[in-house]
Amino acid sequence: MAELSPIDKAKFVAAKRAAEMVEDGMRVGLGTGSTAAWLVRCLGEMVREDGLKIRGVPTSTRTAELARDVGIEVISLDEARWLDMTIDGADEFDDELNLIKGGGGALLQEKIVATASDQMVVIADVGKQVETLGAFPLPVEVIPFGWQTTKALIEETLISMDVLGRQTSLRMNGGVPYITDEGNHILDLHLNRIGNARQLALVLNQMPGVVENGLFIDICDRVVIGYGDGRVEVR
Ligand code: ABF
Repeated sequence: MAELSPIDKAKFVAAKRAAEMVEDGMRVGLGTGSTAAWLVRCLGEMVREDGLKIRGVPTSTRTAELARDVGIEVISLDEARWLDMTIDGADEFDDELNLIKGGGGALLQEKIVATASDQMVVIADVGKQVETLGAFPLPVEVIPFGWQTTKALIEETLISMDVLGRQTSLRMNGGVPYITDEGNHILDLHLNRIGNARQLALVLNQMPGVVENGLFIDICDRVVIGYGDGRVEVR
């Protein structure tokens, strides 16, 4: 393998360590994003070369394609019903292992799959570690119908909750609104700092038009942190 950049090395070593936690016979939720792609490739190698027997439930069409390409048996969540472990990346994690996810646009399937798992393991380079969540814009998946009204409602709610950053933007892709795997849009909330993530997650999900938000509270069980020099830490 060609020499990896420090950031790719950090992602790779975290993914590799998490892949070693996977056991024969497991039903495994497969995350989305560049770190999760390393995991899928590591698991594929274990399937092809060591005879590891797993069934994978992907969290996006991108991951499903990659998983099939590397030789992992892909099944749907409804076929699996319940998963032994989900391994996924994150955009931010804090000391309590709460997360912001959805920078890659797959937060809805990611949250459904992680919640249906005995364990959720996050893999991340150390740069994703924060004291307080919120520097990374919080993704909120919304129904296309009336999205501007939903956006205005979210902005008003942020004001009433005294949240500091209140700017919200519609995620775009090549000049048109980004469309998720479920056919929805994503609003990115530029909050800077989320004082009460638990409350914000609940309030957002009560709004008509909001499908799901990227705050993962009390869902993650372990974080595998990779460093650019190849060290790995498990929390
Ligand atoms: C997924 O991929 C997302 O929830 C998160 O937004 C993103 C992290 O991407 P990367 O691993 O490329 O930094 O896990």
